[in-house]
Amino acid sequence: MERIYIGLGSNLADPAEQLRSALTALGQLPQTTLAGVSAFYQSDSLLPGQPRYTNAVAALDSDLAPLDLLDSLQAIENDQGRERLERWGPRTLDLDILLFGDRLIDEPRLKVPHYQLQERAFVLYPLAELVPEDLRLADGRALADLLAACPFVGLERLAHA
Ligand code: A4P
Ligand code: MG
Repeated sequence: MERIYIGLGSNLADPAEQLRSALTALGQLPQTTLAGVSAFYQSDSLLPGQPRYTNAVAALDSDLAPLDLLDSLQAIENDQGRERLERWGPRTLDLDILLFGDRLIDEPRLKVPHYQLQERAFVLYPLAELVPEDLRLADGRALADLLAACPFVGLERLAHA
């Protein structure tokens, strides 16, 4: 059993509802328990001209292997109507594996820790709600240092779920 953190994001078709449906689906994955959910946060898209995003982070305890979990996450994205028209395009649902136990994963389909974690307040602040204050990533970086370098700017914390 490993502790896994998933970043959820949506900017189409009622984003908060997309996140709630995704959380239900995560809780129904085989060999997996939904162990925690952050508040929901709104922020502007990193790319101009797209609707605002709603983001959250979920904690899972799972026995799934990393690539099996990735397959399951992509199936949930597809179930919720995600169309991959353009990279970084608007999406009904994006599920990213942020951390997977204390593993460093570098495969063509899967890089963990997620490669842009440190640049994204909408990932770091919800993640910080769920982890111990002294968390270190598998690559040795302290989450506290990443938070200190990534100001809480442009994020709007919504009431839980
Ligand atoms: N992949 C590699 N590592 C991982 C991982 N740790 N977790 C591969 C999940 N997938 C991983 O992802 C492309 C490929 O990345 C997958 O096939 C998988 O094998 P994708 O979700 O199909 O494509 P994408 O989402 O268009 O690309 P990417 O890089 O995931 O986009 P981002 O980085 O998620 O950016 N602004 C705000 N405020 N909030 C947002 O959530 N998101 C984006 C999208 C832009 N702006 C945003 C937000
Ligand atoms: Mg993605």
